[in-house]
Amino acid sequence: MKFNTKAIHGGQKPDKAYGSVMQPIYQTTTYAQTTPGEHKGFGYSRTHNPTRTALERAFASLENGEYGVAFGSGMAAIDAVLKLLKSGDEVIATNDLYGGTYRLFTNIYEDFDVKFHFVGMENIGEIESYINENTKLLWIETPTNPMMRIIDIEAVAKVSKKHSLLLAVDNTFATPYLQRPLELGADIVMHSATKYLGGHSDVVLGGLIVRDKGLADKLYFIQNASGAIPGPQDCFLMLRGLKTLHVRMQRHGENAKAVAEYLVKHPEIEKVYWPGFINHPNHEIAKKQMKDFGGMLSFTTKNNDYDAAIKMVEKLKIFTLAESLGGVESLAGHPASMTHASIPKEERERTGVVDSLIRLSVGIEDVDDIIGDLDQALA
Ligand code: P1T
Repeated sequence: MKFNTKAIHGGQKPDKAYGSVMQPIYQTTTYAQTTPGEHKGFGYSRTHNPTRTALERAFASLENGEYGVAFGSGMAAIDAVLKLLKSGDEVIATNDLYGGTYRLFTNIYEDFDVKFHFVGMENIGEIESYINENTKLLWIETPTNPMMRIIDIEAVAKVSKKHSLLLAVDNTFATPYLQRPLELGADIVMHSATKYLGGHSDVVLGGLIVRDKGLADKLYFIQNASGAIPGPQDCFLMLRGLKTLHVRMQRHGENAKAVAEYLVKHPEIEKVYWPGFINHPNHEIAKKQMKDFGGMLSFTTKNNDYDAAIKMVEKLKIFTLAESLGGVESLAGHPASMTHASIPKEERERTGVVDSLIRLSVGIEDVDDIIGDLDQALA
């Protein structure tokens, strides 16, 4: 199956009970047993639930993996990956990443004696200088949140294989429509499915996808042992959202391109971060590893004024000022005070998250209305 067909059919078949075309919501905690331990493959819903299993198969299909593992949020999925580690282990992560990921790493796992190095991985050579015998995991986001930096997944995978490390890629911004990290050599793909995969801003959910059976078994063990699972209603909503992923992503990409081209010519704008510009760092790599450039972009206004940035986002009418991204509706955020406020100012400014930075999740409304809204807010 090609990707668009997989978005609709991947891992799905009519339900066995009544031939229901859509996966039913199995709203049950437990399953009848004929004799202790004898059941139809489902014993208890923390461990397995048919609606969740259908979603896990869909995740695996879309990322061209073998095994999908669903979690109650993107953070719970990242947390499960970190539980593969032991105290004393070291992780090398991109230095521009979602603030909540940074918070989990530094405020929770550092207390368990896991050490993190935050590195700008646009230059692959930099990664190797941080590798030692304790290094176990490379963690990358590409495009990064919110600076839209592009990391060469294939090149990082070569480094990780050479040193027998695990490579995990947070594929939230790109989605498997645009790039499939497992095909480029990554071991684990992670999703905040809350975003584009769900696509309608109505469900918080996370996912991991892998190809290796041993790794999958460890992650299913952690999923069950720690218990951060999504409920069947949320799995159903996610399955419904996935069916239009390809159509939504195509339009997100078209609209974001038009917005980027409008902003870059605007006299009030200092800089636009969008991987589709030929002068965007690593644009050639984006072109190589992504089908298109996605629906996210960030920009700064002249004079880098905090109050002016806040005033601008307050004036938006079509864009909603909100955390999150990837829904059909356009959202605007101010990372310094919102999504990335948990990163110390000095640290975030080093990666470009300055006071005037505004992040846009460009929705699939009429592009003239989207640009008109930005135009009135910048006036
Ligand atoms: O919100 P949750 O589903 O737990 O996912 C966390 C997460 C992980 N990785 C990336 C790249 C993310 O963007 C997120 C969540 N991000 C936002 C809420 C945001 O507005 O950036």
